[in-house]
Amino acid sequence: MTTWVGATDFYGSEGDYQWVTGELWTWVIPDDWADGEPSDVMNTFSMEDCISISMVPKSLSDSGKWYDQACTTLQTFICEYNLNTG
Ligand SMILES: [Ca+2]
Ligand SMILES: [Ca+2]
Repeated sequence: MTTWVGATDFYGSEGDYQWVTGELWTWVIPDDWADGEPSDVMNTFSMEDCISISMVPKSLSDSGKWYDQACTTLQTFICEYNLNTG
């Protein structure tokens, strides 16, 4: 199972990732990527421009690591909610 984390390079240059919330992108740790990722492979409808995290990775060492995938892929997603508002 993979889950969207809310980051994309769809709007900028390849590899220029940003959070879909508009928050400042500060996550630049290469070890967060699974082996061979980001691969930006061309799929049926688009390039791989959205980031997911895999719970069933290709290998154990890639558990919890990031993958770029086509943004049109249907899968679960993570929501962020501020508990301190109201
Ligand atoms: Ca990309
Ligand atoms: Ca990929």
